[in-house]
Amino acid sequence: MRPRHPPTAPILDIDPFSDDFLADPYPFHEALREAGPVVWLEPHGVFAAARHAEVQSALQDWRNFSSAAGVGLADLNKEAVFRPRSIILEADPPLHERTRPVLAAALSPAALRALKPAFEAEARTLVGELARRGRFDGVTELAEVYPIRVFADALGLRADGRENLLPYAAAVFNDFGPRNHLFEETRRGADAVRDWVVAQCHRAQLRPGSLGARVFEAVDRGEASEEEAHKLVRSLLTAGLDTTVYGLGNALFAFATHPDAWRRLRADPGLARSAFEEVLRFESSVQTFFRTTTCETELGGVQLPEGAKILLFLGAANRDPRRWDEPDRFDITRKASGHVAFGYGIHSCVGQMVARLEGEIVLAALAERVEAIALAGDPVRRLNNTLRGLGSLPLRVS
Ligand code: 8QM
Repeated sequence: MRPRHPPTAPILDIDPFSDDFLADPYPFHEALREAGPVVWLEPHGVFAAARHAEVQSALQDWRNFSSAAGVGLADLNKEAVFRPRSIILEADPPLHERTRPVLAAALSPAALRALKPAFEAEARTLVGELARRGRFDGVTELAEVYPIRVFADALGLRADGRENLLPYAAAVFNDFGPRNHLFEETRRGADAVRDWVVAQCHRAQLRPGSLGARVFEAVDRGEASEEEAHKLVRSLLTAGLDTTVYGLGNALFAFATHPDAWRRLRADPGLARSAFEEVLRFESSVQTFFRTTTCETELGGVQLPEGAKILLFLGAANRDPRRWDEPDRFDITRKASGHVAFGYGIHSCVGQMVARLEGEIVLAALAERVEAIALAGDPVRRLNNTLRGLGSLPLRVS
């Protein structure tokens, strides 16, 4: 049964998980933003916000906009989903206040500094090989390859079986949406993939000294149980791969279609980090997340009942003209900070510094090697209920 509330928000007949929407969300985003600060999406019986101000304030207000009922369409307190609940993403304080520091400690600035040399060496090797070839697929041969190598290595994962990681993530991110054809397609056969991933998250499976092993050090400090550490390593694997795969693919696509921006980056590879930030704003890998109201509350002047799901359009907030000048322009010299691609507030991405490191290093390595980057064929979108990105991106570089 779909919840029926007398909406105080404009009613829209827009399905944000339809193929049309996912293939080109931007005209829909504009319609959502223009309709009002909060709208009611009739096809799924949920509220939604697409303006930067309301998205940010809902993310900030974790007491009224809870994550504990799940950040997908399903109410985790009522429905079973594909994977066991995350104890960090799908948790509120006080549980979240205990689990978040465990991952934050494992991903400390010192831990990241230690990762940098290996991340840089791997980027140079991979970019060097691809640049010599001149033609390659930016998604299947770069964006999907690099994070699997560097992040799975950093996590301490074994080398064999890694082909399970992306199908697992695709299923999880589709699982945040409705039971549509995308969900069905990645859900098929995914139990075995999930079971493999879950089995890799035990202490004994993880290389000593790795990020994964560091999560288990919290157990030794008495800050988490062995079972919680296992679930938190699973969170790193779930959240840390597909997101950066899509982010890198979106970066390559943005530069292949904006040669002026590439020339600018070439002239100053020091712009790589802020350029990746602009990619995240311009084409946010994670497009949407839900919250659930814990009581009668208000957002943007609209009354919301208790127990209502509200869909927050991160990608639309990141192109809200109320917040950004010329939001549809890809401009690597703009100040893109303030985007909500990593969320906002207590749940803002705990791995964002790893993601930025990967993005910066890959873009800098390319900028040092490659004079021009252009499409060598038609890019193919890969639709996903949560993620925005490509399945294939034929590129020519010189
Ligand atoms: C999305 O399992 C988790 O804890 C988890 C899964 C997915 C994400 C975050 C956390 C935001 C990237």
